[in-house]
Amino acid sequence: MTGRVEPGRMRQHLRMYLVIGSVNCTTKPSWVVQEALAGGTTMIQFREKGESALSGEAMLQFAQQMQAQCRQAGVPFIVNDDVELALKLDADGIHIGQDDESAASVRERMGNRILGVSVHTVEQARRAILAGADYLGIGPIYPTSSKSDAKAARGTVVLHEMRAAGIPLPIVAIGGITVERVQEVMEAGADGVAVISAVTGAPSVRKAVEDMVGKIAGVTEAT
Ligand code: 3NM
Repeated sequence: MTGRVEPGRMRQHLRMYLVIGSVNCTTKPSWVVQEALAGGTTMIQFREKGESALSGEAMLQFAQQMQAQCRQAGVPFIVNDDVELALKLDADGIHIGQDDESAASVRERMGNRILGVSVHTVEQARRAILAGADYLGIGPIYPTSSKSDAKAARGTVVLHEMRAAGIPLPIVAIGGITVERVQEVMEAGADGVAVISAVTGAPSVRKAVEDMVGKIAGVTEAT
């Protein structure tokens, strides 16, 4: 494996980041993934959580299929929380929260793979950087029903806070992000948006992604 992903490349990957598990899909998950990739998704996170989530062999097969789809599209495949699974699959990276194993320990185990860490405060962001994070996930920006234990939504003020504090790492915003909110989030300092329901629940997954990608390009090209 080559060295750590460099920040410019990381920012590109973060632009339109789909987070997805089988419970988020009303149609066949592999179809949702395929349509999302066709629409211009730049990175995918496998997040198989919730009451009716798959486990064991079924979960593994589902993850492998998603990984194969990502590989074909040339898009990084990130695993949520589960370091063992990420290593077993040889995933491109892992995303962890504050309640999971420490970021420093995960960095050690994951080598140069992509490491994303969810943070809620500037202090947590600084610690994640020291531990070797490649990007920070910040949310929920808006209220969300896709994460049962989500904290209170803080709006885009938290993104402004991170940038005002000089946090230099690529940042992806998450929580309740819709196409109408993309511009506000990007202008507040995010490098990209991480989205579940606005994509997985859209009448056309491909169009939902295309619309978001268009909005993101509008902001990044203007700056
Ligand atoms: N993490 P939707 S919010 C997975 O705040 C996740 O860290 C969050 O789903 C956080 O786009 C969230 O449907 C759910 O709101 C995002």
